[in-house]
Amino acid sequence: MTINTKKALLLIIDVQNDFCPGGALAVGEGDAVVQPLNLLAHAIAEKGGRTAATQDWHCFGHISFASSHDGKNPGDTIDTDFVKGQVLWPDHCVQGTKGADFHAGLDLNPITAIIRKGFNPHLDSYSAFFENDRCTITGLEGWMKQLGIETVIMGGIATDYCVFFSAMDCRKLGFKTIVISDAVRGVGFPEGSIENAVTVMKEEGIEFYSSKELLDILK
Ligand code: VGL
Ligand code: ZN
Repeated sequence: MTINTKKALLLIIDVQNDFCPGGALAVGEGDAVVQPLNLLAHAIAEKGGRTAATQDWHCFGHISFASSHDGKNPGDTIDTDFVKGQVLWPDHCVQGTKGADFHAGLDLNPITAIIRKGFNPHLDSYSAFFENDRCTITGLEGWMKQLGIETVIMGGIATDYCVFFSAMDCRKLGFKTIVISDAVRGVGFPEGSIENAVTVMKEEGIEFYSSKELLDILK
């Protein structure tokens, strides 16, 4: 495989304190994605490619929080005006809190755009491209098209939610989409969701490479 690095984007999904050990919605080994992502961000910048990051960015009382609905618990689902089967989560990534900050080890210097998502109190957003109503855009696609991006290399948290929806949309929008196998970690709820997400992504033509393989290819 070859990658034209000038037309490549490293897309870092939700590497935030609340998704890392000790956080409100901690994902096992969430912080393990930091080092490979930093290495790739520098390798890509060196060759004139781009890095962008997403940040889950909810207000207090967000519709995706179980605490916003009487009698509901994290893991329950609800139907909203916009989304059938919205999963409810513990309060997480509240705007301006430490939990919403990027992990302190993530090097922000090579990141040239940050897309904040899930800011609408009434609508959640897993994907970096479309909110959970599946039609409201974040604007990332237009930014990428203006820059002539062809290939997206993606990593971050969570494999079975925000990485999954971002990678699936990315592929559907026509970009070559690569997931960094050692730079993603998942929630694993419901049981089997990580394995299921990986299977579906592969079926859709999303490719998986390790950070080491990608660093060799980008050299
Ligand atoms: C995420 C659940 C709720 C994620 C965000 O980043 O995958 N998951 N909000
Ligand atoms: Zn969220």
